[in-house]
Amino acid sequence: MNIIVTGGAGFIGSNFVFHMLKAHPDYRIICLDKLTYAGNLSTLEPVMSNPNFRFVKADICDKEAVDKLFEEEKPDIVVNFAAESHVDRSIENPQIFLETNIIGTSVLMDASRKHGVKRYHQVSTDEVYGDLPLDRPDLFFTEQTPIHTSSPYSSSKAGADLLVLAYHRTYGLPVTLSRCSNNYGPYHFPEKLIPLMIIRALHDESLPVYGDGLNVRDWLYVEDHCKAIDLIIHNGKVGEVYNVGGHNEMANIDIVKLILKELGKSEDLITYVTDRAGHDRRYAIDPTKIHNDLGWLPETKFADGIDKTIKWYLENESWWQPIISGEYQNYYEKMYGDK
Ligand code: NAD
Ligand code: TDX
Repeated sequence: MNIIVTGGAGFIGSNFVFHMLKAHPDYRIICLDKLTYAGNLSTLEPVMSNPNFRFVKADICDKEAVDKLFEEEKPDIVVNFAAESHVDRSIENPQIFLETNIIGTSVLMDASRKHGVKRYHQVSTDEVYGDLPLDRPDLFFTEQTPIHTSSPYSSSKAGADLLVLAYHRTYGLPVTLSRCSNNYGPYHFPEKLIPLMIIRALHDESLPVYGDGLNVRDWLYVEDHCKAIDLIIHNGKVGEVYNVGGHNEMANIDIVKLILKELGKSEDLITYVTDRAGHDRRYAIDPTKIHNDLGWLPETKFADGIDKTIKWYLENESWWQPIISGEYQNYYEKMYGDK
């Protein structure tokens, strides 16, 4: 089985590459990644010499490069993680989100049609459903919840989702789509809440909490997300959407306080700052469908997952320090520039 994994040098994509090489040692995994600021090739260093792994630096919007790779590798499955993923950046500069998240998805699906890919899987997000009110804890996002987006990021992901379903209906492309809640774990880029707070707390820097800090996110350990995608690409029904989440809702401020407690730091570091524009109040996934149809359940409890994550950041300063300093962006040129 040949699987092209796009965005495999990012947070979830790299965890997925590691998971697949371990869970399916007979599969060939080809990672296609543009190595934007969020892609870090040093993350993939442990598998670079694995004969079942290949890394290709390319943009998913680059039709020629994508076509060439599909021609060479004749993939059975494509899993698209590649995206601009940070809501705050989408508010500053929406354009690149439309290009990568929507156009890039169409380029990958055109190549998938042309080369007879057996399964195209789109990795999407619960943010396409908009948000839920804090005073209605009985409400959850199901696969039937209408698309109703708030940010340029979530709108671009929703646009891609609609295109994916349209390619299935119009062209019969064998697609599946997953919409997951907030992930956390190793290799999470330190612009996102959990790694940002861990690293800033370690440096005794102020912790910027948006608005009143009461916004709720539904956190899932990244490995559980990877296992869900593995199940969907093998056993999921073509044309279907699967919500992925573990009923683990937490207010931002409680996460920040928990991190401070675990690190033995003072809550005086917390600084309330201006709220994110259009800030979604609450996300909460109903994962009944993936549980009933595919038998998926999250395996890592939040208390264990957050402990493992904090420990990982404490032990892997060599991974995040170059990101903080910006050095990692020269890594590809230095290591692979003439290869
Ligand atoms: P990330 O920002 O950590 O990684 C994105 C990766 O995509 C990087 O390696 C980057 O170099 C690559 N990339 C970006 N633009 C590209 C392009 N034009 N061509 C090729 N590669 C490109 O993101 P992540 O948090 O790992 O998210 C992965 C996917 O999962 C995204 O599609 C995101 O929308 C979705 N998702 C993320 C979460 C979450 O909590 N992080 C939750 C649900 C869904
Ligand atoms: O400095 C901060 N202070 C703060 O209060 C940051 C970076 C975030 N926040 C808040 C905003 C959110 O309510 O924390 C919450 C989480 O923020 P992010 O880590 O930016 O994640 P979020 O906006 O929820 O989106 C994430 O989950 C869904 C991913 O980045 C998306 O790619 C995914 O689709």
